[in-house]
Amino acid sequence: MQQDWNIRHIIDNESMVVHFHPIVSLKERDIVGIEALRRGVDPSGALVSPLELFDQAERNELSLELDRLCRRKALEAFVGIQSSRKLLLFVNLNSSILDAKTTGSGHFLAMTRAVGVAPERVSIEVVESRVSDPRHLKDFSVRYREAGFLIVVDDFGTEHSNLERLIQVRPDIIKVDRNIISGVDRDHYKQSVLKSICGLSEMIGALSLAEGVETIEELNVCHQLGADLFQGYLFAKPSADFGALESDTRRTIAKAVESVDTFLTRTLRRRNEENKEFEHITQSIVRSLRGSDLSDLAVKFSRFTEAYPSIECIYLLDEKGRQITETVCSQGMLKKACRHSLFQPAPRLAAHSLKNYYYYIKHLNIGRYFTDPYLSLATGNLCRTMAVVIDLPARKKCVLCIDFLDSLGDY
Ligand SMILES: [Ca+2]
Repeated sequence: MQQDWNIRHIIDNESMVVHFHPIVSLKERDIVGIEALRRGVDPSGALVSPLELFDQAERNELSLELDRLCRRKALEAFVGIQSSRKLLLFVNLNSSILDAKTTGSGHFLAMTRAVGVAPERVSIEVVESRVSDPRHLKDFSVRYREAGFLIVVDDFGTEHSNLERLIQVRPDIIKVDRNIISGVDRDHYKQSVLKSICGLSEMIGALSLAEGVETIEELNVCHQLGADLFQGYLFAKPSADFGALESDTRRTIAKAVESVDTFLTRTLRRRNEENKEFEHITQSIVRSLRGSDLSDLAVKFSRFTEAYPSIECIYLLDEKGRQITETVCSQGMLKKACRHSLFQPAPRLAAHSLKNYYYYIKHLNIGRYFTDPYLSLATGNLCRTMAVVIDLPARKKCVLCIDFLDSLGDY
């Protein structure tokens, strides 16, 4: 199809509208920022997507010019709504234009002041993976942070995201890419990645922001796994009408807070019930092992795996952390483990001395330890290991390990 607009014309006539997309804090129960999204307007008045705009600009070597125009338009639109609210403006910087010349120009700082916006109210979104030379990104981040701006790493976790560049940028906010957020409530791997990024953000003093939240289920899980801020169609679609956007978003926030609260309470209750059940099973197993010979254990362990479907496997360690029985597995676990010759249950004499369940018991001198959920190498199931010190007639201070199937995952 013939394109009926040209990029030079759009830039010269500043044929562009800014749409805002709210960024929400559930703790504050409010909109804390708005991302400015740019849309071109063609001669017929139809909107042109940023992807098409930037693609055309690149072909015509107008990327820098277009990017600067977009940022100025964003600032100008923000002036009208910033008033007394503590809103932050999030603007996108086309990271591929960062080179020695643009990094040192101070152009955006001058533009921000000229438009009448305080740098402290502006967050600059950079996509670290698209920068040609990481040194320019580092210089840019240092310079603009010193001037008062917040630095945001956009789309983190996609393309060639890189932890080293994250260290160089030292962002104030990390936006977790929408691909990780989409369907996060149904995917344990995504949950683990999100949890790690949120943990990492916390450790480096940055806020984590979940992008592209579209369902209440995704929001519940993102919140539970530690995301600080949220953005996505669940709250609002981008719009040029900030007044309407604000009231719609506030209504959604109120409902979202209620849902997150219910989800949290329900999860805590289920976790508590599951802990009690695992505790109860463990106590009953420990009681029935009293006075047992080592040679009886294999038969007894098999009985336990049959009697309690939540048990994946059982094994016993000596006081040095060496496994002294075979790993006795449930039938379901054996079926799964057979598929991978690489991942087999630990054999007799395997060393567990560096495993956290043994390590904590030994060095903290405690009687039991219950691990967080982890993915079992043997079956790909989520498990938790309950390790408990028991005395048998022939051996004192053994550590009985029971791997329970976990139904709740990381939250
Ligand atoms: Ca962005």
